[in-house]
Amino acid sequence: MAEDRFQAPDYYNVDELLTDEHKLIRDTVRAWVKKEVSPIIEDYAQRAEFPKQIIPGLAEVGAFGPYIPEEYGGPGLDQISYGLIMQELERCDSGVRSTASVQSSLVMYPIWKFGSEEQKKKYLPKLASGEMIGCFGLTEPDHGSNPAGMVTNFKDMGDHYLLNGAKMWITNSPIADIAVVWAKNEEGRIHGLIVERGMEGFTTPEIHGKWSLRASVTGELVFDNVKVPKENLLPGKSGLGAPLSCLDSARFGIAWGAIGAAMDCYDSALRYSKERIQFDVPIASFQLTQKKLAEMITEITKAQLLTWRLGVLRNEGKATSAQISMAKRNNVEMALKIAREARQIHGGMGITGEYPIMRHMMNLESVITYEGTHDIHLLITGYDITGIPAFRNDGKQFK
Ligand code: TGC
Ligand code: FAD
Repeated sequence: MAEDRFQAPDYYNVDELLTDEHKLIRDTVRAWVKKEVSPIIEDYAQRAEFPKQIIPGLAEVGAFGPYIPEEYGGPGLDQISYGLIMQELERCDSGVRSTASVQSSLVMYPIWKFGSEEQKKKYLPKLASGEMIGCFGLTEPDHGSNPAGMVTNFKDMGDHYLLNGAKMWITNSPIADIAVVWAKNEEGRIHGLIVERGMEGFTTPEIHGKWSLRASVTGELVFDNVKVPKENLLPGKSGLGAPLSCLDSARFGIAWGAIGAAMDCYDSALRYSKERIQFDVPIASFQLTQKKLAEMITEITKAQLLTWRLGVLRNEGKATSAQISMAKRNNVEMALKIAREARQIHGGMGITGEYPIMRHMMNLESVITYEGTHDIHLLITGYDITGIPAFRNDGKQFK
């Protein structure tokens, strides 16, 4: 990739809504990304490889569990700080943000919220320092949007649990030391279990051939009569609401992250349009180019304001799941549309690795699907405003 010349757009002075600490955190992550990740990311994406060497740096800038309290090894930051960190990481690559948001929201969060004191002390400091990498197993081959239908299950064998089943599309599974796995007990109730690499019968085959999130590693989790110690069950919460509340945290991070990807595409397109000459003038002088750029900055600005407000609500403990869904859905679609328009502004150069556009565009095709698809989030808003869930058409919701 060409030199990282990113300059963040801030059309409505959103900076004035941030504290000095927020800006310091954001600028620190931005500088680290420019120095350590931007120079290598394109190469790793082309090779479909995760740059493992960035793990200690991610830990150092506070990207692993930003809001986890200091007593468990986290930096104890607020939700807006968490969002800004995700924005800066995804500004570089959605896969880098994925690594941090899975570790933070899908592994550390459930251990922090639903784990025993022993589990918190055992795992959280190592996850915060990057000494340990975690993954989150909810999706199954036959149960994606409908996790309630999961078939992965565990039986109480007296002195341990016996876990069987498989999870699919799991970010970081091939490199993870632990997996937070959601499975049904004999009564069909969903619980979280911490499964450690090395347990007999537990394997994590990698999924190859992705055209998206190529710098992030994705795999399966396979459980073949895995003996899980009883102390590895998360005691604090059971039922589908437990994994779904982790998704709230991750979706919140994605809402911010998508703004980062959009900003990068806009910034690159704006610069390119001023430098690229056609018909003896910069292409930025054509009204059709200006329309694209003006619409991009309008959408980015709206997303920034929406997301900042969501951050305030989340800091106050008042953000609803449906509000988070709206921001995730809006911002990812916004970013994807901007990536497509930015690709056009770059002409043929837009399809090369010289510019980050095509990589962002391909990445966002996963982001719009994972953590709840675009349409599922629409239905969550529909449910919230009408009171009628439309996820199932078996008529049960009308009884
Ligand atoms: P439903 O009956 O509506 O709800 C079941 C229980 O859960 C509660 N609940 C929530 N709790 C907390 N947060 C939320 N967001 C919640 N949404 C629902 C609900 O109140 C109920 O509680 P209770 O006590 O009454 O039992 O559930 P449903 O089966 O009808 O499904 C609803 C639906 C479709 C919205 C849900 O299943 C859903 O969100 N599906 C999408 C699945 C999904 O997002 N999977 C993501 C997997 S992880 C991932 O993609 C990681 S990508 C990582 C990366 O690389 O960044
Ligand atoms: P499906 O659920 O089969 O959906 C297919 C289509 O049907 C979609 O368009 C969907 O919107 C539509 N559809 C489904 N139900 C309805 C409905 N009721 N009404 C209207 N339309 C509907 N999962 C994890 O647990 N952990 C991870 O770390 C993780 N990482 C991922 C990384 C990547 C790169 C990807 C691609 C996925 C990851 N996922 C992970 C899985 C992800 O959450 C699922 O892909 C997602 O929830 C959608 O499930 P699905 O792919 O099975 O699609």
